[in-house]
Amino acid sequence: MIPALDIDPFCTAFFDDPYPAHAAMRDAGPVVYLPRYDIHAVARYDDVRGMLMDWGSYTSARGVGISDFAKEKPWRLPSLLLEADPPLHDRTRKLMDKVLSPAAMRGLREPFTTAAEALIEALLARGSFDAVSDLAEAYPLTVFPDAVGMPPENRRFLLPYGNMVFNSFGPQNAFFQAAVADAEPVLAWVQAQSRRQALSPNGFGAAIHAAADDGDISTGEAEVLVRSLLTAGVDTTVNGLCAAVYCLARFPSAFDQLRADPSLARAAFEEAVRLESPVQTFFRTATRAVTIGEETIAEGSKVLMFLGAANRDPRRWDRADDYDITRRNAGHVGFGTGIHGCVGAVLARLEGELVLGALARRVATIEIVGEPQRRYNNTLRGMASLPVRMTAA
Ligand code: OVV
Repeated sequence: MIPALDIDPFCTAFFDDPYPAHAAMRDAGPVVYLPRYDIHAVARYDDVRGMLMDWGSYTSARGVGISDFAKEKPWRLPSLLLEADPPLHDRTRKLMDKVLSPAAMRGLREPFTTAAEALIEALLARGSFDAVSDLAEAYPLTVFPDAVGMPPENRRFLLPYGNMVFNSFGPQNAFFQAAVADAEPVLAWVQAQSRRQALSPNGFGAAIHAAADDGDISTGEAEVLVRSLLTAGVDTTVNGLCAAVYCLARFPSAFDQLRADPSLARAAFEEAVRLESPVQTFFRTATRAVTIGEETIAEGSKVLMFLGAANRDPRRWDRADDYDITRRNAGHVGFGTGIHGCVGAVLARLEGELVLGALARRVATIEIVGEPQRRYNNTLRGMASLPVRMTAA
């Protein structure tokens, strides 16, 4: 018998404190059933990882949200990366790996460093500020669209767009409805920004379109791949940076460690991604009857993978709930793993390293000075507001 649990992973109470429910799911067995949505779920590290690795048994092409594309029309044109299986996926992924290559990252290090240092200087001059809008959103909203080659106008639309798409992976609840309420202008803008004419010749966008010239993909496919960057490239990083500041403020001894050795910046960001898991969940769909532990789930079952629960599974992690910037956390699944492992992780890690490096060198203390406000989203874990005060080193 697969244990049935009365848990709603898409409601305010769950988002406010998901950890008791994560533990209940992990402790109930390798796979559980959530009758409220007629879905299965995995929350233990080994099972989440196993599912991420087994793309043959668990398809992404029927959507990585609760909606089954075999039964319902997708909310938007499916992504050629996220919502695709091999062989289509491998063709587009190879291209994106090339666009987001180590060489491309090396070229961004200097401008991204300048931007990080300037931002932290300006925030130190203010003293008190909101770590969400003024830091976690401000930084990616500058450096990322620049790297893509977007024009300066309306870049803030990237936030509501991400909020929409990440809500769309859950049920059509009030969070989703609110996110798509004024969607039209944002959708039209994103569509327009994906076109070649909108993109400067030096950025990631142009690099994707150049692959169309080489005959690797069609122009239409290039536009959908640019859309992937615009969808997944900002909100995720915003919540990762927010998580890092939130961790450093709550674990002052970790911040002291980072200040003593700024070369820990990259590790400190990685550990925040493990602990807070900005992307909490994704679904897969079983392509056949599959056995998890001793239990079998039917073909066509939607299975929710709790990345955030796997990343705090005490079966896998010592002191799982501690923010420890020197732990060996390389196996965490905050960026997923396997063929769908985050293609933009190289960029997120660069941004995280540079912002945390600037904090390590320039800041003495980070203190939370107001009530943090959570931002509710069916997929993303993050905050709407995090009032902080920083003092200079
Ligand atoms: C990882 C992710 C999230 C949302 C959208 C996409 C990817 C996409 O490829 O469009």
